[in-house]
Amino acid sequence: MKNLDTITPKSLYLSRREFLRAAGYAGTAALLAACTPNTPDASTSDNLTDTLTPSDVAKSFINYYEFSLSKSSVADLAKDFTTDPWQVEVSGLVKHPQTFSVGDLTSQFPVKKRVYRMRCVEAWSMVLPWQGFPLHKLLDLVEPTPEAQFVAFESVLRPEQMPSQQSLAFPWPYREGLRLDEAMHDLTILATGLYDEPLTPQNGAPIRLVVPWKYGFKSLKSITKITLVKDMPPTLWSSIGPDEYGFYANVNPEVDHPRWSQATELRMGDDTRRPTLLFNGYDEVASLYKDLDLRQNY
Ligand SMILES: Nc1nc2c(c(=O)[nH]1)N[C@H]1C(S)=C(S)[C@@H](COP(=O)(O)O)O[C@H]1N2
Ligand SMILES: [Mo]
Repeated sequence: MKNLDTITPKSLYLSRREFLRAAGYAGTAALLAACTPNTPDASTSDNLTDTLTPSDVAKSFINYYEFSLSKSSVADLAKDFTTDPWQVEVSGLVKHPQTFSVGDLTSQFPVKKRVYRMRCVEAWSMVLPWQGFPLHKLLDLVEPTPEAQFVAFESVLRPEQMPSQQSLAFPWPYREGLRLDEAMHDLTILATGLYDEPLTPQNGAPIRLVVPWKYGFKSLKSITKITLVKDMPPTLWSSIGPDEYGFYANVNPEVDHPRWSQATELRMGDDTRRPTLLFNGYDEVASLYKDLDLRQNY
């Protein structure tokens, strides 16, 4: 297999790492990225047919910053990460706050296969066969109160097993959020498996969010907390780079990242470049945004 880091030139990783070490993350939005774009060298293709990404690509080309900024290093660094036992605390503005083990969840909510496109903000994409259940089933069980308008998510904080939580001055743990109606949409799932196997640590074991019409950084891995809140919650990427990573992060070919175009994407595995689709092609979510300026609310 070719060097998995070629998509992001090593010089960028190195300069970013050195920079972070020297200065921390404060006030450096322009230099930071969740992600760095791949070079648009392949020719544009109109072919929108979706073939599954080979599993060896999806399990080795990884963004999981708690382990490493180097995509090709994560799988090895994460291989002994402890994912059992694991608890997910669901609380905040709900009638029935509760802490679940992953088994509690998968025994109550039937896990089904969902094949989704995954579009990273870095302008590459994959097609992945998840196993999971709709998040709305869990939210219906705990019953959000009428004041609840957003859902805040937290990934795991475990610096002893996650090297970058010691070395990288990010506001850990990784946090994300959705508007309540986005969280309740049937496309939004909690995934526990991929390619008919339990999730690997690098892909977010034992349980992660998948929101297929948003850039990949919204789909946070290894969830420990889900909190129903009134106000839009802070997120890791929007606090580090507010001009580059917004709260909504809907896939949108018309709204470029400040440092690169979002018009096309490189499909991993088949190495073709294709047009990026509004909402990553999931048109059924368009009605959620009929009153929202998608350029302002990137
Ligand atoms: N906790 C956590 N979740 C995360 C990330 C991360 O660094 N930490 N990276 C995000 C990004 S940028 C992407 S593109 C997807 C990648 O998911 P995959 O590796 O399973 O394809 O995970 C997202 N979830
Ligand atoms: Mo991403």
